[in-house]
Amino acid sequence: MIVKKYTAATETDAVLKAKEELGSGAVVLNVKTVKQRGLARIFKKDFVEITAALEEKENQSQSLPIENRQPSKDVPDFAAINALTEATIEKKLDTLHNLLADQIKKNEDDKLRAENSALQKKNDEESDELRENSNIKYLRMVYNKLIESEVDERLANVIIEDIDSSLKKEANIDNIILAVYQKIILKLGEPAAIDTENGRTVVFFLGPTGVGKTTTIAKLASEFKINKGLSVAMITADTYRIAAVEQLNTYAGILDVPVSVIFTPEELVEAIKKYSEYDLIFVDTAGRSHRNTEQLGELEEILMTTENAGLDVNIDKFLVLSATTKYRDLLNITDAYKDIKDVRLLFTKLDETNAYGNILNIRAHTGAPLSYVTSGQAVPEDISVVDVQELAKRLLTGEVQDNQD
Ligand SMILES: Nc1nc2c(ncn2[C@@H]2O[C@H](COP(=O)(O)OP(=O)(O)O)[C@@H](O)[C@H]2O)c(=O)[nH]1
Ligand SMILES: [Mg+2]
Repeated sequence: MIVKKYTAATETDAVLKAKEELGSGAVVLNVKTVKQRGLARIFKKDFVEITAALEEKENQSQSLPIENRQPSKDVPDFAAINALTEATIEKKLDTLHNLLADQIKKNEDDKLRAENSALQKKNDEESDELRENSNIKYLRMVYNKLIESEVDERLANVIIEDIDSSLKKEANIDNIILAVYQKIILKLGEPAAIDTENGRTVVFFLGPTGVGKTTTIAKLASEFKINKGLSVAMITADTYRIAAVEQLNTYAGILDVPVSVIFTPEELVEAIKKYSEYDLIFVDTAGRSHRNTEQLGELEEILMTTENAGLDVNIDKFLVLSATTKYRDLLNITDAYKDIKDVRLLFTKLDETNAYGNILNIRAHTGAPLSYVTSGQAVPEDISVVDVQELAKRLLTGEVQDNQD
């Protein structure tokens, strides 16, 4: 793994720098705004410092510019990890560290003390063994945290085994936590939000009934129209229930955006053409039962017809899933949608659960990028792009931590 720091005037510029050097697979581990203090404030502007990482896979390192290639290592670069500890991440992970340390103290107290005193008397070789033993304890602790967050056992095992096999003898709780934290961030990957820079975009919202597709459209429409000043139109293919059309109409009325109701794939293409002046077109679809292959077939037809209509638009597809759905059901749902290519995952109802493991599980299962998360019924505020650093901490602590600047 390559871990490096980049500074620039804005976060976007710093991320660009990182991607230029490390390639598009680079993932941001941490973002920090550095404020100038004292006299420096007069002469220098505040800047943003990001820490970015790249997992060195064979195919990834091939795509790197030659001058930036680094020798691949089997073990994580603990020097880099330690440097991070001293810098920003240590601060961010303080709570996590204390939490785990406390728990270790409470749970393992007696056993550890007994082992400690027995081993203290023995020679160096054996104290190495003690360290290895405590590494295993720390790893088990971290593993338990992941399981508490409902990370799939197999996935938690892979993460822990990876770390275990690359740990040096002198590893301590700090670099174990950091190694797991970084591994999780790399597994979560960079979220893919709606990108309006590349021209007009039609955005489809797919997924089961009741997960929050229509509400999410209203939130995003508001964000793009009111905060970003773009022109937005809506189309609904959800004609199974009158209430569903009315619901979208209500939001469209409040936001003052046009809506079309369509019944066939051809009508959808016509509606997209009709809105050729609009920057963004949100398409609401009926919640298809993943057990009903006929309904899913209709949905695929709608998408195929749109994609093959020669429209000059980008097409984004969000598979909307509720964070409260059971893991096994989520697996069935995502498997039912697996023929639909290039979907991104959008998780709703994060406010209704404490265990976010399914987000990591489904991301790993599908390989599809994450995008937005929603955490409440309020339109427009309860939506944001996934904060992977926050999510990784949450998976390790089970606690919401305050964002700092
Ligand atoms: N708690 C919570 N409820 C949500 C969230 N998003 C949507 N909902 C609610 O879930 C219900 C179904 O939402 P709707 O948008 O109609 O789902 P759709 O059938 O997928 O279009 C509504 O009561 C929404 O207010 C969320 O992030 N958190
Ligand atoms: Mg709906």
